[in-house]
Amino acid sequence: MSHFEVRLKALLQDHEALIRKKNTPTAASNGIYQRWQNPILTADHTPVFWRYDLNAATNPFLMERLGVNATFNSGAIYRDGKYLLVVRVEGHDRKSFFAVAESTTGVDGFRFWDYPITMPETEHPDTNVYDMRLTEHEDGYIYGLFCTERKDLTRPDDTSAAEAQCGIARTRDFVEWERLPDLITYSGQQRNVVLHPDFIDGQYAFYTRPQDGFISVGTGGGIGWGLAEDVTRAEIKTEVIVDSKQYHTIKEVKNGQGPAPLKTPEGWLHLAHGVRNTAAGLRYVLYVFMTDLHEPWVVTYSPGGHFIAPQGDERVGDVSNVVFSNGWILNEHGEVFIYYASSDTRMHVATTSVEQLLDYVKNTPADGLRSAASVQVRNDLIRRNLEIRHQWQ
Ligand code: M1P
Repeated sequence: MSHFEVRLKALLQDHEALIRKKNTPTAASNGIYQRWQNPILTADHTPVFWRYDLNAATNPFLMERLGVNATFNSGAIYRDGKYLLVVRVEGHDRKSFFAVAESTTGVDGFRFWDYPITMPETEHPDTNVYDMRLTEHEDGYIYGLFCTERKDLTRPDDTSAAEAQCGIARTRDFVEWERLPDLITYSGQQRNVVLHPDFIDGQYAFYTRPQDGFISVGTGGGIGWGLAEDVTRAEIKTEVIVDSKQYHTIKEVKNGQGPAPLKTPEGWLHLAHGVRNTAAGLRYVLYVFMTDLHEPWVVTYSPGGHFIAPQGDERVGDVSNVVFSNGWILNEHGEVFIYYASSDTRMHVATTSVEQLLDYVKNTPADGLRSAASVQVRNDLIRRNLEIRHQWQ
């Protein structure tokens, strides 16, 4: 065998072994959810034929021609018994694009479809697209809302000045996408925009994140809510804040809605990210809250603190100390698969159930916003446990 053939065989075998690797739950669990041992998607999971020219005549050294840097921040949906992720794939050139990866178990075996998504553009081309939130809407379409990033033309001399807005596309099969005009709001920029699955007063309802700048939310911030009559030229005239950022909490600097909320008999379950600043840079964690079943813009339960924070290897990557989620799946057995990315680099899964999430939102005390309040709730727990010491000692 030639050197080319030996290398090609090894590349393909290693890739297949990675995809077939069985995942197992981690030994420990907090009872709220179960983390799984292996990342479910990494850059190495992308097909070899996406990265290498496999023709010995044109690539005698079998060089990687188009490297993939990261696979993260995936939208998720459950279709015909399959767990589909619409993954943010980032090339070595820093450009992100969307690609579908599919699994039958939801925890392992994720395999990319042969081609990434060809996302149509508007008359205003996107420089970068990322972080798609999928919504199976009451109108029968599956919508993908994502961030479209372009150069901020109001600051021509600053080559890092960017503008984020919400791109909207819809599909029925994840192959053909109809691109609709970008969402119009009267906030400077938008990221983390999510379509609510149901019509509200006959209108399309959106979770938004008004922000002044590209990174800094400035005077904006919080998870917003707004209605638009027509999704094919969506315009939100009024945004109200559903869940604000708040001093000395896990969402002190900014926050954003994760995936579309899950409908339960007791209300809508939301997964979101909260950001605070530290001497080591921004720290992104996930949190959960619930809104009213009939008025999804009204928060009914708001557990204090983080739900998932970066742990172990998750803490390090291209943008360290970050966990981010824009996809979760509820299957027919009431099982919930939380797909989260660590440090803008790779994808993981944690599993739980609607029952566990409802228990968590209803029984986790809200943030008391002061150390004294935190000690008080902890003392209450200690006292109740010591009163029944004979039962557990
Ligand atoms: O780098 C962390 C995250 O930063 C942004 O999130 P937010 O809009 O809340 O600041 C996004 O660019 C996201 O993709 C990224 O994971």
